[in-house]
Amino acid sequence: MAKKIYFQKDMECASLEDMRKLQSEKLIKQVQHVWDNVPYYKAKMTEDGVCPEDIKSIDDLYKLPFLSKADLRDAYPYGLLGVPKKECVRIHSTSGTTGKRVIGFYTQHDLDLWADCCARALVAAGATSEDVVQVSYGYGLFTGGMGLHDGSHKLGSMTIPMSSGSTDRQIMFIRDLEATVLCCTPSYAAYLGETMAEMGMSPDDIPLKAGIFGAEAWSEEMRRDIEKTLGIKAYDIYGLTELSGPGVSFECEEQTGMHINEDHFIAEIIDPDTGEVLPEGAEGELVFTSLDKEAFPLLRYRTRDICRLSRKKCSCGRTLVKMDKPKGRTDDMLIVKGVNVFPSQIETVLINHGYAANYVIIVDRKFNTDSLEVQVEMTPEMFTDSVPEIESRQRELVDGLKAMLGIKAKVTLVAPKTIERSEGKAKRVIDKRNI
Ligand code: DLL
Repeated sequence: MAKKIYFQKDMECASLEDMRKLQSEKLIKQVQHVWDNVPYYKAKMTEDGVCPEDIKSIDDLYKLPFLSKADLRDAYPYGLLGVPKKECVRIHSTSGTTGKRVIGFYTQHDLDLWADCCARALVAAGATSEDVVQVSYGYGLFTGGMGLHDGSHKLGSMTIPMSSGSTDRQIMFIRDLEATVLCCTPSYAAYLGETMAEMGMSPDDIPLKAGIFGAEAWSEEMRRDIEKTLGIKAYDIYGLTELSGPGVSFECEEQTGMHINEDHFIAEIIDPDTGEVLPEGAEGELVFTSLDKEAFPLLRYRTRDICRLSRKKCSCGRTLVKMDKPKGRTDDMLIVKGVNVFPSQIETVLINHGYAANYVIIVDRKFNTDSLEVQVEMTPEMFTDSVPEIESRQRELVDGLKAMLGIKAKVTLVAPKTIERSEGKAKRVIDKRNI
């Protein structure tokens, strides 16, 4: 039997014209659903002088007001619910490190469509029902574990609900149960690779062929590193709790950006300062409108993720618009000495100089002057206690960072294994100026 390369070909390969028609139809219905059932958003529309009759097609999308994380907090916990509570069958939630947690609600229909989105991602990474999928994203309130779990289940693959943690056991299961697809955060994938090497195992000792990694920003350099240490192809996957979770977009074999499931989500790029909609190819803030969500239907939700969209033809045959790897979040971006710094830029320099992605960025301010320090681990192969050698390596990195960022950073090399590893999303920035 020929290998299935799409999970839902009609949608993944629809013509632009058909997709826009479908989006327009769904948008009209969704706006009415929200108007009828979400008083919070109805009030926002009324304030902006817009009513459902003004939305006749996707071309009218710009007329609708934005929703932001602040709205979600205002409306916490049930203020944006689009169905009676008794119709919801599940919730998920963000980790809520800053302020109140964001809660996403799901009807059974919402869960079914979410599983389709994740199954599309698995198929795009080459998975079939014959694969063994190890899901090592956290299970529980975080969407990663159950999202990929349901997608893998829908595809009919044997699903190992590992969750994160117990790294030695993860490796044992991959080897003994012959897992072929791994789903986890990229930082955890890197840690699994590192632990495998310490256990004296090489990529040839495990049957993995693909990994579906997301939930945090990761660079192309980190992708190459993970692909080498685990002997796999590493695919990116994007999503957020507010819009279901993973599977809003996913990468295909071309590995040049993630196809957005446009039949379920309309994507826009806006200028984060003015809210103006930007043309295809421009960099800005990603905004999504969920077209099918019943329980938590968000219109024009501002993600704060900075990225670009492209409709360039993809060799995989999918026509779904592609988004770049998000460069970071507007709220991740550091302003150091007046210069915009994204952690992902620092990561690129480190990996290009042969380091792994084990680093911390420390920003501080003394006497009104900002300072930027990058602490990075030496790899076991490069480890040395020769001071001149360490100093020379540090200087190399200072120069590399200066060229990338335009400002000087202090670089401190530390011994292997001194920076804490993450089983979920890595925490890489300590901004002491906010404390
Ligand atoms: O991280 C959902 C997810 C789980 C995505 C597993 C992929 C895989 P939240 O915890 O709500 O949801 O965080 C959402 O994480 O707005 C981005 O800033 C970031 N993010 C998610 N995926 C990527 C990615 C999940 N592939 C926030 N690249 C988003 C870069 C990502 N950033």
